[in-house]
Amino acid sequence: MVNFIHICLMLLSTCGIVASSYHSCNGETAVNYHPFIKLGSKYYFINSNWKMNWFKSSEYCRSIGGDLANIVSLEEHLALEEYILARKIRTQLWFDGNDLAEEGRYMSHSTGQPIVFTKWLQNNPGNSGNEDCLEVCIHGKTLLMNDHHCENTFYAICQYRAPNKRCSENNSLMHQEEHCILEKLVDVSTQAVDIFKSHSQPTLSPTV
Ligand SMILES: [Ca+2]
Ligand SMILES: [Ca+2]
Repeated sequence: MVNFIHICLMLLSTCGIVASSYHSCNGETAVNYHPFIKLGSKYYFINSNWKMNWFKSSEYCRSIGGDLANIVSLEEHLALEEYILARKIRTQLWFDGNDLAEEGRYMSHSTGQPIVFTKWLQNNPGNSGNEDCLEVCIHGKTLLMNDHHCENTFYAICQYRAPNKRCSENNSLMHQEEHCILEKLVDVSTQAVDIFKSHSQPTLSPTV
């Protein structure tokens, strides 16, 4: 009987955690995107107080939960362009991408994949004096890409990094994806049933 009560309490406790996790994970407002702001379908942040070289920019973006910005479509490009024009930023901004590993092959540092969308400044990438890192800048009224020397210091455009879709090994159900919460609930329920079964087996009398 004590075991049965223990199992019930365990299940009730799990359900309680699940309810609270759903509450905190369902609404977009529950997620803290600060300091990133939504532009189109993604979240970006430009720290216009601190110029850094490309490597430091990449580190900085990661330290705040993002990566250097990596756009994959014209829609994303236009959303960023509109924002940078509105903020009247007319200087270069570091972007995700370099051809350090292989000249002329621009790879995303955040995805490990080739850069998908490009809109190069005329005659670029030119690799003039060994330019290997990707920056963007407004030219006229258009946001264009350029290869530049990685050691130059510019502002960084950071992009919020979406949470990993894989389930965390952490036992806490807070901030987990819904499918992970369900998965853990099934695990706990199965364990509870196993415990119940093992304790309800009739005791066998020793044979003589
Ligand atoms: Ca280059
Ligand atoms: Ca260039």
